[in-house]
Amino acid sequence: MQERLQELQAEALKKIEQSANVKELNEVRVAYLGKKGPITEVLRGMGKLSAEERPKMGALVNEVREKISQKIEEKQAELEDAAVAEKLASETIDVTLPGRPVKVGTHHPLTKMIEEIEDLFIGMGYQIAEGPEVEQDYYNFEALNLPKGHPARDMQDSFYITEEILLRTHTSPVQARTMEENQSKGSIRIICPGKVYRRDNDDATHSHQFMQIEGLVVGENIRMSDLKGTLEVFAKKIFGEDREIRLRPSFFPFTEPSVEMDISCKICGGTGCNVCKGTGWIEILGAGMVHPNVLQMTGYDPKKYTGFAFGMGPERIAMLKYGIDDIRHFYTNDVRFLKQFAKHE
Ligand code: 2U9
Repeated sequence: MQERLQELQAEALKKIEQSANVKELNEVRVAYLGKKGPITEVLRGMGKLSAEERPKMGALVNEVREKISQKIEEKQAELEDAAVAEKLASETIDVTLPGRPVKVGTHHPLTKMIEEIEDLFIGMGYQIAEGPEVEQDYYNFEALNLPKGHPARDMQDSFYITEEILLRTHTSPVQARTMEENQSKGSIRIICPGKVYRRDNDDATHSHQFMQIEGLVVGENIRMSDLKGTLEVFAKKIFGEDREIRLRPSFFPFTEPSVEMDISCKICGGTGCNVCKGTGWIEILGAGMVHPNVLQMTGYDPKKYTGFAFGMGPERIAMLKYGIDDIRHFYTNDVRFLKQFAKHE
């Protein structure tokens, strides 16, 4: 029996040594130490031994099992280390290889146009104000001197959600809210950029959703000349110092008097071409002195305070500045279009 055990030990140790991987090693473990293995069989045969021999043989069996287990553990650690080393060797990376270029996005041309205009006005002491796109009829129309029944409130022109709630048709409600919220009724100098919505059919110059930037200055002694000077700075900074401006009389319910501002055509220099439709001038924005009714409704005393306001469409400004012929380019986001503005970053 002793000899048999020694044979089994030698045999097992040999097989352990020959195991090429953890799987093979496990097979050896099961074969020699498992319940159906030869060592368990030897243990079963111990019943035939004398009482004297039995403990000796028991100790020997344990010794052999211990030896085999220990060898298996050592071999397992060795195989695992080898596997890790092989994985590391096969996965080594050449850190000296040149990297793949990472594709970096650019700001959207409309975002850039808006930021350029914002920066210009921030430089003149304006603050940016924002407000809700889903707006109350009161702030979108009523407070802006567009009473019930005004044609601009037509269901055909605006996206109404309920009778009293709609998608704002301009950013003017932001100014109305700012005036109303200003408890001190002191001066205001704000610029309001944001999305607006109109029930228009989309084409090269119209969109059901577009951007607007409106400005508002309220204070004592704010005059039409302040408006003109401000708009002239804006036009020259955005379109070039060689541009001339002109103001034409116009009408908006929220301003009185109201004007529209043109800049001299950059393409023909004022002599007339197809861009300016032969006039030498291009319409840029609308503006005017805040209507006394609007001052009154937002809590300002029109005898003490005056103000000017202006509104523009940054898509139109960008189209004129960069010669873009279709407003839909801003929303279809063809990268061939967008990439052209990367150089202006
Ligand atoms: C308050 C008082 C006055 C905002 C103004 C315009 C003139 C204007 C249009 C130009 C092209 C919008 O993008 S566009 O369609 N806007 O012409 N907007 S004055 O006047 C205000 C606004 C708020 C409380």
